[in-house]
Amino acid sequence: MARKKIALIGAGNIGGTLAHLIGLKELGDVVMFDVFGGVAAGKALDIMQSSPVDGFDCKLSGGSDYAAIAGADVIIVTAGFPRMPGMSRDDLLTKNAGVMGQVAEGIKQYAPDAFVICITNPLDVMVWALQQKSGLPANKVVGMAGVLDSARFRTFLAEEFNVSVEDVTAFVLGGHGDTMVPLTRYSTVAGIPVPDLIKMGWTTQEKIDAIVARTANGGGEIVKLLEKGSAFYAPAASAVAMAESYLKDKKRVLPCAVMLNGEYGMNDFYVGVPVVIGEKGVERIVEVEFTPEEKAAFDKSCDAVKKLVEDFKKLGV
Ligand code: TXD
Repeated sequence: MARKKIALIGAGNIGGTLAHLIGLKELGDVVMFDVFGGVAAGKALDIMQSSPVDGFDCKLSGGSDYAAIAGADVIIVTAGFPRMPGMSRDDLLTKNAGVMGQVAEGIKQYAPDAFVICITNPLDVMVWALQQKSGLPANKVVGMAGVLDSARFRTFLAEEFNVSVEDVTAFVLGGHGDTMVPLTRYSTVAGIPVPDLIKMGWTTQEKIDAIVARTANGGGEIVKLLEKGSAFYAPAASAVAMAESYLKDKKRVLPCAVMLNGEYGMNDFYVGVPVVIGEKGVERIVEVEFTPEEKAAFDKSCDAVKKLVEDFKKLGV
């Protein structure tokens, strides 16, 4: 059986980490694409030279020709510009909209059957633009944010309870960032919901509220520490988990940004909800019942995403 092929569009911090993780996990051969072809080629060569030491078989290559992504099984998109001082959100939207247009063209032409994972910010609108412009079916184009947001939540909860991260599950919905909606009653330690743990005296509501706020600001906390650039290890690991579920038909239940078509009473835009990822891409959208407070928070998050999509449409790019 031929090895799987994974194309990475964008060979920056996340792109490089993705390539390394994919190699270490032997998920397939890697093609890196970047407007700076030398950076893509250099990172690919460097990682390939680590393979004899770590003992993995994986061919990696890099460049700036879209033809190289031909026939890719999975494509992970990190291409784009970060927000710089003095830049408005519209500036970022316009610039990255242009980037998504090019990426969508490349995918449409060379790898229309791929499962596409978008990471570029502002995530919920960029993944929507990528799907619209590429014309790929919506079940094959997803955005990565929820896996990362819930990993951050799990990390902080495990620290608070002094238990293994493996035994902590978290449930996060909504748009990426400030308006993210963590559902604490579906977040557990070995199946025990967080509200029960509060009753059991393991923690307090105040501490959980602080953890929720820290999670929502998780990206900002790292940007502040790094001073240049944003998080890349955990974002890359999160996207790899999504790719692996598709490639191995694991049918994991993961929070991803997906196109809603009536689910949760929403239509025609991307937002984070739990989904099953298997060989067909998004195989099922999990719809849970909300309490009135949760519904209000989810609606608010959806409104923020919808506003960004409207702003994007007004740009006319
Ligand atoms: O949860 C999430 N979704 C995120 C999103 C978590 C963390 C970071 N998130 C976003 O991912 C971040 O705001 C950025 O929009 C992307 C990529 O982050 P990364 O840290 O990898 O950014 P870099 O290092 O700046 O890399 C971007 C690369 C860089 O090498 C550029 O040369 C390249 O993108 N680039 C392009 N490649 C191909 N085609 C075009 N047009 C292009 N333009 C820039």
